[in-house]
Amino acid sequence: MLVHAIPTNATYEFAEDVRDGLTRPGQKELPSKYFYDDVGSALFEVISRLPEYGLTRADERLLRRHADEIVSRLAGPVAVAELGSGSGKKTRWLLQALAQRQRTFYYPVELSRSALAMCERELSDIDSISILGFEREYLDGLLEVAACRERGQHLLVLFLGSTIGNFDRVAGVRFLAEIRRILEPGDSLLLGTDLEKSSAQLLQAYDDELGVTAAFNLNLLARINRELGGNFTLGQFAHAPRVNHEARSVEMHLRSKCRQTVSIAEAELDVEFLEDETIWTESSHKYLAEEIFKIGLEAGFRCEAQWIDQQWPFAENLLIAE
Ligand code: AVJ
Repeated sequence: MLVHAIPTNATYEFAEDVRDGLTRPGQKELPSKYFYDDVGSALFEVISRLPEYGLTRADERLLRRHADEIVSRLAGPVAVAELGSGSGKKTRWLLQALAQRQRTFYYPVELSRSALAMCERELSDIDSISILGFEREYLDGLLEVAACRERGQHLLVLFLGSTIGNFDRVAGVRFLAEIRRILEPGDSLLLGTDLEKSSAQLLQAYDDELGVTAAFNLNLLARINRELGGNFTLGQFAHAPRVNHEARSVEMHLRSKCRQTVSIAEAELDVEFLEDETIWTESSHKYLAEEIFKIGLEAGFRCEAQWIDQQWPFAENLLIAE
């Protein structure tokens, strides 16, 4: 696989975002995209195998069961772009089904180089496939993929795993509309969305007994220590997930166990925390199956088909650009 890498001022951006988020008046915040360094990506792989966290397995089940049908609903020839490919494991079924009918170009777009490498190891044995990875932000990567499409070729964009849930509902529609703007009519978007479930089930999924999700959350502070010269004492923060009924989301926070001051050298920052004050690190919005049709329409797509997992409420939605 070839990888188009970005010339990075990544450390600088990380420092800026940390500075912005931790100096915000009121609720302190850190962007969830920074979870996924090498340690965080590996921890997420473990989360996806925990019995309490059925989301990834539901996504994989749907893709495995319905790959042929999904592919049969696409007008060919198709090139595939995946936003946030992760390990690429669940994409195998789709790519195999597509590669049976045509030589297939697969363009994973990922910020993490190690995830891109994992994805190539996982998928390069499929016959009739060419993989070209883009180490980019989602929309930047998609723009480049769209620029190298051939005449008459449709794009299939994969946005799986309910990553859309990290946006609030308004920003989620806006993001889909931006994808739509890069696409041509007849191109498609396969969107994975986690569906609403009980608070008890959500809290178990985001606060597993082994403490892997807690480690995943705390790794954000560890990463700030490693990359930005921070001096967070991890033991003085606790993983604190909560359900936000109004937003229909699960939020993850890191709660300061005591009053303390933390310094982050590269961000030229000293931050004070009150006892029980939290840093909001992630939101995971949950959807109603019918809601996706409406969201799709608002963003310029019609919903061609939807598949729902019976074991763990999760929907795979095939949206076609109008
Ligand atoms: C990868 C964003 C879908 O929100 O459920 C897992 C990340 N956070 N456990 C999610 C996550 C805590 C996950 N997504």
